[in-house]
Amino acid sequence: MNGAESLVATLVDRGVDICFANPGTSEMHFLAALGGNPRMRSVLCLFEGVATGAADGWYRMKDTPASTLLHLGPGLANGLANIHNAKRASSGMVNIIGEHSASHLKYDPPLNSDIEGLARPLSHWVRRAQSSSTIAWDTAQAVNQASAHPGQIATLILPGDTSWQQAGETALPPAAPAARKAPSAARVEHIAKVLRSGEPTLVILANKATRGAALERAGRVAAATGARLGSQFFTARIERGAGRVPIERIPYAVPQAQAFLKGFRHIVTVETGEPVAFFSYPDKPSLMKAEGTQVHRFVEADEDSAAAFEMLLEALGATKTAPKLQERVRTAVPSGALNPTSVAHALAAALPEGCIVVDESLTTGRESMGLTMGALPHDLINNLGGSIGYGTPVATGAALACPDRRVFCPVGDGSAMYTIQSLWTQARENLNVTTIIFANNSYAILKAEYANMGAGTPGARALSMIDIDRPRIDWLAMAKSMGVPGVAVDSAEAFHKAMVDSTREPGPALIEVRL
Ligand SMILES: Cc1ncc(C[n+]2csc(CCOP(=O)(O)OP(=O)(O)O)c2C)c(N)n1
Ligand SMILES: [Mg+2]
Repeated sequence: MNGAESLVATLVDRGVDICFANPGTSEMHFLAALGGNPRMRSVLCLFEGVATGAADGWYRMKDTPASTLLHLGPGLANGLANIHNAKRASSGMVNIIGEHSASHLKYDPPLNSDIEGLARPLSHWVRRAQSSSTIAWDTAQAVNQASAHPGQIATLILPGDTSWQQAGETALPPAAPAARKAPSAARVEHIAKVLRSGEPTLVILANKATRGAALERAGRVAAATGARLGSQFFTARIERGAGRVPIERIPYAVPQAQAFLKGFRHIVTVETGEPVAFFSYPDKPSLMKAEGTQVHRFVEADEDSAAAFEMLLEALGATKTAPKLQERVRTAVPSGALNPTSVAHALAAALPEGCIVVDESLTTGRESMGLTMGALPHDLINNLGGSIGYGTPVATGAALACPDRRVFCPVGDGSAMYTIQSLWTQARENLNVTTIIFANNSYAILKAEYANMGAGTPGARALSMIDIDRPRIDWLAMAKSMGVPGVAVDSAEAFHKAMVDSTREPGPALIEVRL
């Protein structure tokens, strides 16, 4: 085995069996090793931001890391924005960055750059492999890092000679333990006391607490104590819809968030902190809770929410309490004009059971989350990092992680343009993704933010930096050019029908919603 083969063998041995790749000359041995290992699936992405976003989407659904292959510093730099989004969502990933051999670097060849310098701010762990005989150890260590809870960004730099020289046998570090920490008994008792007080309390759930046993147990706590369950405006993944424990979403806009939070005497945080405004505004606070509200940190980001809620239920003597579950709300198929409400109703009526929604719908989607609470059970994924262009790549990775489930990706036209190359990978891999482009030919949200910031009304020159209608993007031609069938709709009933139609055949589809 050479170093590259040793690296790939270690990845798959440790459960990392997919690589989102965009290779270059320095990664030819790695490419050969990917191709030579039948247990590794390699997926070509035509932009590194698609690769890193797809790795994020994979982790969101699997809770285990994917790998990426990126070409030296520039390849990594192209992927960084979606690494940032993944990091904010606590997704783990293993990035393999190709690099020149040490003997070549001293000549400062054109692709030479400070890879560690680029990687470090957005990685939890960075290592430059030193030799082909120790690369397996480095790789196992990278997988351990990425697999921690919460997930970590691990970046392994792979010099060319390390890749092509022979690898020897090497001992590996043990796999990271799966068990997570639980909060202390004293902390659990404190939270139980807060909840027993009967004072209005909001329990804010995040990361792995918004699904599975943790969510179900949180529902029991809420039923037993009258506390309300909330989420931040954006969450890594929520299991929601009919039959699930419902979670109220803290509004995005600061005044609405303040109004929502006003009545709570206590905020209890689970794998998150207290609500912070997305942006600072000249006349608005950064922290959105009311004066006098006490914040109690219950479960820290690296702790186990399911275990914590079990302990809390015992402390409350409520292990037998049943959670209140979301009722099914049957939404009539809407007709007529497309607006945020009719769009939301169409989604609520069309979403099939078990689908995954990767949401980047911004202005047009502002009613969607509230109005799909009673839809058939589904998973919802949001962007926690605020760097747009996350949606179509994350949908790509989620579809690979869950081939039996359809992924819906409602996305603003502006956001979609950052990483639209995802469509090509979706077509090539025949992924079950329905991309829904909200074509308002504008960065519409920025018009609202212009006013919210107190900047007044945008003039013609400011507007020309916000509207993207000159020239108009031809979404059907875009989809067709990358092998994805597309349809345009201009009514709510046609939108609903297009979504349902897209689920009838395997493979990707694009719906242009003309607003
Ligand atoms: C990487 C990055 N660049 C720029 C922005 C600023 N930004 C936020 S929203 C937005 C426009 C979004 O437009 P679109 O997706 O069409 O949404 P809508 O029209 O529905 O508001 C921009 C440019 C950002 N969040 N991230
Ligand atoms: Mg738009």
